[in-house]
Amino acid sequence: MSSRIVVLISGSGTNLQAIIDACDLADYPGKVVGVVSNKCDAYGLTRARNANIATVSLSHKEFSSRECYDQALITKIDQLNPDVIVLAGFMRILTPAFVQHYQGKLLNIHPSLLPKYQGLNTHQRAIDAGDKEHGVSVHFVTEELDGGPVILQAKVPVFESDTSDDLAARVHEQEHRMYPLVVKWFCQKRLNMHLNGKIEQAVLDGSILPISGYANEE
Ligand code: NHR
Ligand code: GAR
Repeated sequence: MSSRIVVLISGSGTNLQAIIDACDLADYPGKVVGVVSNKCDAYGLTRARNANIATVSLSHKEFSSRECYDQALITKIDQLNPDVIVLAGFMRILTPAFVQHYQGKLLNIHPSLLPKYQGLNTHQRAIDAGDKEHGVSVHFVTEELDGGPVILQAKVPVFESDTSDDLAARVHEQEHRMYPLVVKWFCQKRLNMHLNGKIEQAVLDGSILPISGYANEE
């Protein structure tokens, strides 16, 4: 049975495209059944329409609070009957109620080597700090912003001449390779989030993943 994937976006949707393309491959265990954007002009919505995928555009500006917005989001997403919700450049912080509703089913890709550089503007912050390496993390979403357990990280070098855009482009190449892979693991039911007391852990093939994700024991 193919898993039902819902992707949340705010922008250009190149990660969405990578997942759509992966789903077209024979034997991929999921399909994108809906794309939800908080920005009605996000280019990712066009990508979804081009692939005949249902779209929902729900502007946060029309709601009086984050709680109301997230409740409306839940209603729209539940109509799509998702098995997994994939944040791909979605730029709104989600409320605890939203996160609890989809506990263990929410994935995010964040452009830094978490726990470094949570939040926004990560590429410039890595350059400003003089970091020699930077990268990207796929993690489960929990109530703590960019604080959920890491599943997979990829590193890229930072060169002296790099602008934020150069670095973002290098990170994007890695994102487009790793996100379809992690989503595949989840759809295959090889990956889940496990609660150990109050601590969330990512589990792949029955093994708790190390703090920096798969194959990244330090
Ligand atoms: N929500 C929860 N509860 N937990 C996470 O880990 C989340 C999340 C929502 C989004 C993506 C995240 C990222 O990968 C993400 C992870 C937006 C902001 C932000 O500050 C921060 C982190 C992320 C996404 N957003 C502003 C806000 O007020 C709006 C900024 C804008 O519109 O440009 O929501 O980096
Ligand atoms: C990606 O680089 C993703 O890591 C980042 O936004 C980009 C979205 O690109 N996510 C965040 O910064 C979340 N706050 P895309 O729309 O082309 O997939």
